[in-house]
Amino acid sequence: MDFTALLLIVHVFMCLSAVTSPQDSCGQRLLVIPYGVSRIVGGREAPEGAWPWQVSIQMHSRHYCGGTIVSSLKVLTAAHCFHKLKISTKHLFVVAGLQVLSTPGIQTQTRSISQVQMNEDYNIATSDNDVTLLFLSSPFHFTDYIQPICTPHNVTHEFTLNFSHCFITGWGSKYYKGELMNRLQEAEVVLIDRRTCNQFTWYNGLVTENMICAGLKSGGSDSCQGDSGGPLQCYSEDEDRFYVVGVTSFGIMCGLPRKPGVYARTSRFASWLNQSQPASGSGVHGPNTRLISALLCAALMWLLNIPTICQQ
Ligand code: 4AZ
Repeated sequence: MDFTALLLIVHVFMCLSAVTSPQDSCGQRLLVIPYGVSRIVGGREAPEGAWPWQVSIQMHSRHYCGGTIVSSLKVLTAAHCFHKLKISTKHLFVVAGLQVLSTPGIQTQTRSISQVQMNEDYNIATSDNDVTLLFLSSPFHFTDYIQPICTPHNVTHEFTLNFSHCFITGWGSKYYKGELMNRLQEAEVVLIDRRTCNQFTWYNGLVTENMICAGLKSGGSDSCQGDSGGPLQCYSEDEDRFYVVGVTSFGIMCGLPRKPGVYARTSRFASWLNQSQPASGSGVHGPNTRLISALLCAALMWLLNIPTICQQ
């Protein structure tokens, strides 16, 4: 084999890994350092760009549910947001880089949804496995205002991350049956272990292993209507990154003592999250388009004799 052919093969492999490998930069805020000093229900307005993975899922241009960017083409949200949804996904849009619902700024990017992949074990009666992945028709371009969050690899990894601060975010109401908030809100919460959360005077056994409770034991810091599908995110000081630990799922009203918010526990869905691919014909990049991009990229590198042109 001559040297040019060898070089071309090396380029194809380099490009293939560049276009198929997951985002290695995640969970980092480029505009707020390090996790903010902020100490929804009991929350406050989030600083601009503080939660660059938070999206608003909108129906006919009205906020409907929250969501979290996990990669340029994938948004994690709650299954209950999509269960029994009567309208076609063509009326739904995902808006990223948004701070004020009524006035999207120049930083916002809006994408349509090519596919909704509900977790096949979602149980509407128990709210177990309340997670859904949205595949976007075209990728988000990451900016200071739009970034993906990190996802725990598994439950053990979640334990080793040693989270120091956890936050909930969203445009949901400040109290039960209240109106949506126009500006993105944030509130600090603590993770509450399942045994405590399942006590008789708390949720009395309703919290499964696929759920995690978060709030304050005394109440007052909670997600509420309209926050569903959005992130419970925790900061790992060791890694200096945020991880999505939960997806806002349910609770008995909002902000009550011993009735914290209940979140789908992301670490329990790690392999589902990584294995999920859009069905073919959905218009989202599949293995073939990736291979074609890699080949084009390799040819370009080879022609121009530039070793790193296609790395993103
Ligand atoms: C809701 O209806 C909702 N307090 C979300 C979270 C909580 C309650 C209700 C938790 O979207």
